[in-house]
Amino acid sequence: MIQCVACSLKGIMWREILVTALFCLRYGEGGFPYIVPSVGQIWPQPQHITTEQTYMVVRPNSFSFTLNGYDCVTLQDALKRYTDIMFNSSNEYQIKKVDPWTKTQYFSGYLDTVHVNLLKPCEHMPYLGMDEQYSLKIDTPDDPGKGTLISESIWGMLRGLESFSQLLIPDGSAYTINSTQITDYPRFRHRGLLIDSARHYLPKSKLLETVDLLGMNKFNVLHWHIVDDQSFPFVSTQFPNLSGKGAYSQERLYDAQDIADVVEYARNRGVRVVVEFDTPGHTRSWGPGQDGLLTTCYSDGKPDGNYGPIDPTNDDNYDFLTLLFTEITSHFPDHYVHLGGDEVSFDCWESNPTITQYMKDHNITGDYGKLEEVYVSKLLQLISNLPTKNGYIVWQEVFDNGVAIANDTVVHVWKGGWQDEMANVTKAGYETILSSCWYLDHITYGTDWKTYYGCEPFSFNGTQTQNNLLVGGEACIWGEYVDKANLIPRVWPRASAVAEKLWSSMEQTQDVNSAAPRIEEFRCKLLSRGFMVDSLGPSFCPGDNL
Ligand code: CP6
Repeated sequence: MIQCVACSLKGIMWREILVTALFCLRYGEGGFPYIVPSVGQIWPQPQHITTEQTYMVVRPNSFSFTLNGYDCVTLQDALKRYTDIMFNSSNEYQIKKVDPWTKTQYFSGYLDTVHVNLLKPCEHMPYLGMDEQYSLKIDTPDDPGKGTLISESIWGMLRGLESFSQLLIPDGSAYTINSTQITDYPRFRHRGLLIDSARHYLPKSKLLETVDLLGMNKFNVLHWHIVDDQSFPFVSTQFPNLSGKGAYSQERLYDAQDIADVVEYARNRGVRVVVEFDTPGHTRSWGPGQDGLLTTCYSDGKPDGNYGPIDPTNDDNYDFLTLLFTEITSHFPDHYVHLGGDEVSFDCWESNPTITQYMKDHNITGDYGKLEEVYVSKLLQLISNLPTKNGYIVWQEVFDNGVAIANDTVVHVWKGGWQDEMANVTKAGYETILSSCWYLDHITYGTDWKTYYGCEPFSFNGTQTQNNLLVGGEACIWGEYVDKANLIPRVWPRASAVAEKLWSSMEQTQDVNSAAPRIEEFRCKLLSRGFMVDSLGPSFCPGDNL
């Protein structure tokens, strides 16, 4: 209330103050125990935005996009998709943008088209460091009454269309849009979500729904942790026994077509699919389908029926991995593949006499970190020799255990104490991705989006050169307690807090209190678009279909 009245104090008339006070009471500002959604704001916040006290009216039946620059199927699809999103939402209501007594909004005509001007030909696949900048002008002083969306890149165009769609304010059967000027681009190049389809199988429809939401949040990476100890749903034609014996069931699979569908759906939304095949640990499900792959664990001098990490002493395993990764990289076209390398338990290696002998022969007796290095360096070597020339990402342990890694390895930081870790990783000259702050599977009672929002990736000790090695971050939804039933509401809109942290500037993401009404509004928009996104706390969506 204080704030709400104060902002109007400079506004001259006593009647205004009175009406503002009533307005504040009515709409719950000033200490009321709920958050009122904002109106016509964009999430994540654009880097630069100015809004005028004028608005235009958009009528669904007379609005269409006008193509001025380059064209491609991805752009055509996006224009169709966004026309649907803009006008087919389930909201049919009127929001009072401003109180008519306290502020004046001037009607400045009908917006019947937005000129879509793509300045360069479309690129086919999204990639790390792609251009995502766009500018959007609606009824600006230099171009009154007109709407223009300009980008040098199809990826920027997709981001701009999302922003435009969020500016529309339902007003009966039409929409209003404030006169607005935006120049926008991301703060970080890598803005991802990790999903885990191994602890629970996630049906393709849920993956596509997730990709839809990634695009709306301006995320650009789906990190697909596709297999793990519990199950191996990836269908390999080279090694059909892997999924034949390692999947939860022969219905719970991802074949080449499923993967192609996800990759294509993501491509059309400017989202890269980075697949992870985590080795040498987290591979229990690989064992039944590939003899000799996993280390046999011993108790009391004989095999005890348990299996450990991939056996680094069996040379056949490297031929197997070469063929498998050749197949994997033919299905996942992104330059990067995530190779895992986390949480390698040494117990089983310690128990196995063949491993002990190997270590003796190689003068590394007792140094299991060195044994891990033998495996990882051979893996990285065979990946570099693939015809697809992939780059790779590894979990932080690979760096921590002193494994010799190539200069262009990206180190994915996931543990606590991440500030020290990032300082060390970047000091050693490696690029890095942060996840430690953003475990969406760890739920607490209350507003944990604010905790995510409070994590500043640059809050480690480093030089400018070190900061430049921070390519971005990923929110993680590990799947132990997540399947198709709760995936969407558990991830969204909590991941949206991370989305804004990674897209908007550091200065724009300092204040959780000013973010609260905006994330509520964004959550309402996602709900009206048909996604079962979770509640963030006491609030309401004006005009939703109850
Ligand atoms: N699964 C795999 C996991 C985790 C990791 N790898 C994990 C464990 C605990 C936390 C976060 C992640 N569930 N394969 C580590 C990267 Cl707190």
